[in-house]
Amino acid sequence: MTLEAALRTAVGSEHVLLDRDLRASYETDWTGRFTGPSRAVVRPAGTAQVARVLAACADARVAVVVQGGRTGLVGGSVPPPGPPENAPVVLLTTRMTELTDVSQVTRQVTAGAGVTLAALTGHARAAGLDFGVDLAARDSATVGGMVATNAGGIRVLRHGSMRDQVAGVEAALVDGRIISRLDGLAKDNTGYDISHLLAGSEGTLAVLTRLRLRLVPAERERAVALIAVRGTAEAVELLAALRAQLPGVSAAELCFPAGLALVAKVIGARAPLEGTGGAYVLVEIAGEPDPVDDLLAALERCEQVLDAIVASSAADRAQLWALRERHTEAINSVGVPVKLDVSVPLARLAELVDRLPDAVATVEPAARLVLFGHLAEANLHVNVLRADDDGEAATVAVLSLVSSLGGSISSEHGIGRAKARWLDLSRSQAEIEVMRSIKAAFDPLGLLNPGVILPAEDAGASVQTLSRR
Ligand code: 2HG
Ligand code: ZN
Repeated sequence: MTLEAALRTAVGSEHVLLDRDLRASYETDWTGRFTGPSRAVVRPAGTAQVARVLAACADARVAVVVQGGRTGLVGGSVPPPGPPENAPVVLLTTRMTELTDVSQVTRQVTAGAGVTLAALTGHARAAGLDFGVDLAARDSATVGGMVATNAGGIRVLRHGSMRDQVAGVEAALVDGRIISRLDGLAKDNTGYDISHLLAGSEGTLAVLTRLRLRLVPAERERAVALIAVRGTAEAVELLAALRAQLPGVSAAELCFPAGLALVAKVIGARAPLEGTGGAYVLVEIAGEPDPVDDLLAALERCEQVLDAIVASSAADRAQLWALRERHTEAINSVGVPVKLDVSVPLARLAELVDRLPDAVATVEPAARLVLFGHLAEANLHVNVLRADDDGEAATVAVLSLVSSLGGSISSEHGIGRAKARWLDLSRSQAEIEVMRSIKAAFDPLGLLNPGVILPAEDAGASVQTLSRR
């Protein structure tokens, strides 16, 4: 039997897309930067079908790329470029949209891998609870992809990353076996934690099909402010001052004049607080009763505040959030950026922001930098526009600066294909060897998302000159 016939038997003919036009939209990621050919696109309906798809691909020795909402930003969910004869099968999780009733006792729910973040959050809120992770791509990002990439977002300082929400997973292994730990036991110390290992494994070890997720108490009242400060150092000081006064800081985001101006243009509005600051902090405070008076009083006491807008209604809050959340879309409206998603110790964030323009200009004089990010985690999104075609020089300049400051070359989006060659800037050789052994134990033939996270063994020669860990 051909692979195509085996796939049809596994999921039904109408869910095996072979036509070139039908496959096309699954071969390029949201940024438009990562693209490659697929052999077929398959849409399994549940764990058993995923297992059958994987077994068929393993029999045929054909690679599999797992895809959710395609919003991962590091090229991990689309095929690599290459000749069509080596093209992988793309496995879509989007038909796995089951959501169980929320358990009020355990505060957990089971979600299919293809459930969008917005659907999960709506389901949790309808049950009087909430989900702890939130991010701008909420309408497209799927919980399977978010667990697979250990997504972060805007509430990490309050509830942690996606891995922290995982109580258990169901997953299909490459040979068709199934691992299922959806009991959501509060205590379970029976050896290696496979669920948490699969979180952040970016589709390289197994295919996540169902997730047992923790929910958090709903926070009914919120206050949001956009605050102008002199620069990044003052933004960091302001966050410390606000956290010392307000127990409910639930988000703290960082933006700069260039990014805000770009977003304002896309929205068709004037940039707020224009000309007042060298950096802007968007804070959200959750609490009951309405924390807006506490926020106003705290801002009065903070010497770093140059000016501030405090939202007074839900519509105002949404407008302030849009200024931060629409950065990604605004940047893409002027070109395809090279995206680098990095973090450094908080004490070195200001130094990173100060040194980045020169570091990039030295190798890419025409490049335009747009910076923003998550302040509390010192997670900076470095977007480089107008870089040369593959963006390699800018990537090396940024990642080596980050590494020299003791940071991580991927703090939120994952390594994907975009940063696999530079993994050893953030991981020691011993760690990479252990990672390769884990990969071999799950996927001995190297069929799951090849080239994602772990570089091909012979790659890396072009960056030998960088200082490694
Ligand atoms: C965000 O924080 C996302 O909005 C996207 O992580 C970051 O577009 C980016 O560089
Ligand atoms: Zn982010």
